[in-house]
Amino acid sequence: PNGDLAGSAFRNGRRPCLPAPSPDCSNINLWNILRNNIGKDLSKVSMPVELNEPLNTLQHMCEELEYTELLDRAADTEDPYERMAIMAAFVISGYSSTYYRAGSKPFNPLLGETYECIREDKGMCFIAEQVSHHPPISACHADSNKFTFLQDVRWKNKFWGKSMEILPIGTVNVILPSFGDHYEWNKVTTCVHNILSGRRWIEHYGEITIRNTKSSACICKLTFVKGNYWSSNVNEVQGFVMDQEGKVVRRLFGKWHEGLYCGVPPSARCIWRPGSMPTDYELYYGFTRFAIELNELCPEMQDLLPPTDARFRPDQRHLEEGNVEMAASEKQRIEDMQRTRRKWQDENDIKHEPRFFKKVVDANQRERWVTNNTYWELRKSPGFINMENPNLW
Ligand code: PIF
Repeated sequence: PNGDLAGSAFRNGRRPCLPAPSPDCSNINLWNILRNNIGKDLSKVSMPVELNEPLNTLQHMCEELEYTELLDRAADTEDPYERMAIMAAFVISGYSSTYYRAGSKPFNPLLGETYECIREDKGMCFIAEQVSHHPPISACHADSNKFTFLQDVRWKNKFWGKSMEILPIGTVNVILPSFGDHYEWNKVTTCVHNILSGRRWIEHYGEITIRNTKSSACICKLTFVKGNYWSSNVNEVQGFVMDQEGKVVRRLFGKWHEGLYCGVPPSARCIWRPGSMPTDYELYYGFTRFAIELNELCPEMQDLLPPTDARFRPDQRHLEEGNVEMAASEKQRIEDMQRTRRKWQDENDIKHEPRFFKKVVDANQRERWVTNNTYWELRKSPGFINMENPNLW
């Protein structure tokens, strides 16, 4: 794959905690902001930085890859039904880290902002770029010897007064070369409850269908059950793998924050369970260990990353370090810079072209953003430090 790890010294120590705890944001009156923007697309409203966590939506897509060992396992599993069940576990695992994260929102990347993540331990190289600003669209691509992962994400949001729904558009893809599989699935709706008062919590609900576009041996259906106040089915997921004849060959059940089981209780077996949380996670944005590591900037990477990498974004870095005032003024400055660039482009009839992704129209006439395969090549030669790069901040 593209991700040859050249130039990245193997690091055995990643940081175990963030430099500063999350700031107190009890002074933020979200109601004032929302009230003044009723009926407006909230992605067009500039939100106070105190609502953010020190990660952006590009890094969030990478976070869905915390449990790539499931993809490695699927890539080594002969049985197509079992493989599909493991894929289901992977899909569900991508939601697990959201459990503790209702308190804040990710940074909205600037147009052209990028993010790379090399994980020698997972044998994986990930890249992502913000390819559209309005509407916000983030595209990513990850390679390993055992799988390829890609997606482009768009959202619509609906504000209901007490809660907010985030409706994702687009498909997620995993390719397993060992079997020539290409899995495709949709995402479910995410709802943030108690936006304005009380304790915020996150719920995911809806149906996911996982298909292998290269084989009709089986499909998988998962239901993220919508909870209600009285029942104990919070975060419940139910599903099954169905063969070509429509016969259920695997039953799946569990909770997206606790694990997935296959079979019928009490004899069911566990396919996946999330890792433990770091100490004091409540004070640190509810980040998992993997999330803590995502925005780390090690000295040996400084000259290898393009200056558009999210790790260099100053407002996000200030927030991570606990300097809220600096973060707020930098956010405003950077957003203004982006407005100026946009105005200049509009006036000169220049259309923004993403640097590392290209738009393609797939067999179903859907527009998709896929890698143009230049990132890792340019990183190696001539190296981003020797190139002209956009100046985003
Ligand atoms: C700014 O983004 P914010 C706005 O887009 C603003 O319009 C733009 O100015 P311009 C600025 O350049 C942007 O920086 C707004 C919006 C962004 C997302 C998608 O970061 C993730 O200030 C949503 O925020 C996931 O936020 C939410 O969209 C998970 O980042 C919880 O719509 C939202 C989210 C609403 C948050 C509610 C609070 C919940 C805790 O002049 O160029 O237009």
